[in-house]
Amino acid sequence: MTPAQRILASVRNTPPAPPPIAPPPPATPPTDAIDAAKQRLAPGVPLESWLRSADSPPPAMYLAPSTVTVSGASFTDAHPRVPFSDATYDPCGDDLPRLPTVWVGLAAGWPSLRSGWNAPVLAARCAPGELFAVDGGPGFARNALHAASVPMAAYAAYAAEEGAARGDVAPLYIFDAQLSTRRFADGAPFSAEFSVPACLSHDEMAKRGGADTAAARPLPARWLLVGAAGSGTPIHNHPLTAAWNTLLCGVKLWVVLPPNAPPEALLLGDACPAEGDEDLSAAAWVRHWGGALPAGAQVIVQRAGETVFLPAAWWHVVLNVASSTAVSSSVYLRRDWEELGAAAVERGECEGFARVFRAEAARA
Ligand SMILES: O=C(O)CCC(=O)C(=O)O
Repeated sequence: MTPAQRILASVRNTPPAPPPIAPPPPATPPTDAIDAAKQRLAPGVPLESWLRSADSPPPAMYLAPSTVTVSGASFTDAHPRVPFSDATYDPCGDDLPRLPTVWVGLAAGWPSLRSGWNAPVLAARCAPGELFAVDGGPGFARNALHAASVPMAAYAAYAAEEGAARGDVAPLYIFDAQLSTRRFADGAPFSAEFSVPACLSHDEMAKRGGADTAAARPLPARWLLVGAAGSGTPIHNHPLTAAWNTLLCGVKLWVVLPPNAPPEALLLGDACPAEGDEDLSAAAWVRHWGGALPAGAQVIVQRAGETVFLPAAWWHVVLNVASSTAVSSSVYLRRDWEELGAAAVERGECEGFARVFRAEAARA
């Protein structure tokens, strides 16, 4: 402001204009695929913001048979392991478990389990230019889900320092929806190395959705998940789809809560402790509760070869305690369509499903 402008401002009794705002410092230029992915997920946020601070120390994780310790708190899994037998379940999945269940044996014989499909194994088999979608990161990065991708080799190097991932407070996590169509560099399909049991193959949406089937599904049905130690999936539920998740290598800590868990147990929305974001990372959620989980919470410590089956609408938060690879799937079961569908539509949830549900009701 010039002296003349200052005098004019005082005569008019208007406050002097504030000093010009200094332009923001230029964002750290990305140096590699991981940094570039972080900048796509959280544009303008300095890369230093991804680092742990003094009050969020490294998770210090170690393993015992059915217990994991995260940041000093122990989590013990009391779930019996249930041998999986496809033939015992109805082909429409109506008699699948009504409670969270850990199956063993579903993946017996999968080549992906034999070779472990860990990040270095996948990196060695994928063409260098093959890109995989990454999610994860702290809350500030979660408004841009599926906005970035990295080569598997870059991710393998990032995840290699067990528990470190360059010191990121919530590491990036490969969450890739192209699993069903991907091929290795030699042309072999990924899908030849795992299989889907008959009782988990029925998809009521495919049967009822007609031309709207693909658009009506909020999320793809199958994902490849490759996560560095400390990465994870924040708490969420799938109101209408059952999920099954087979671990090929590593260890996952699941905390699952029933569909009617209260908001203060979930730490969503207003109940979320202020961390500058609306979505606590899995690590931050687990750290918040420590060993004193809210009433009704169940712990699962999932090992390679085990499959977690989660009925529709159960809440879950999942932390990769060691670098992990999993195949994760979701299905619309016939029973859930009938039992949960109308209430979900009434609550205004599941827009695509509601469209199909209402179209069907109008035809009836
Ligand atoms: O393994 C994980 O990170 C959990 C995946 C998950 O929650 C999901 O696919 O719905």
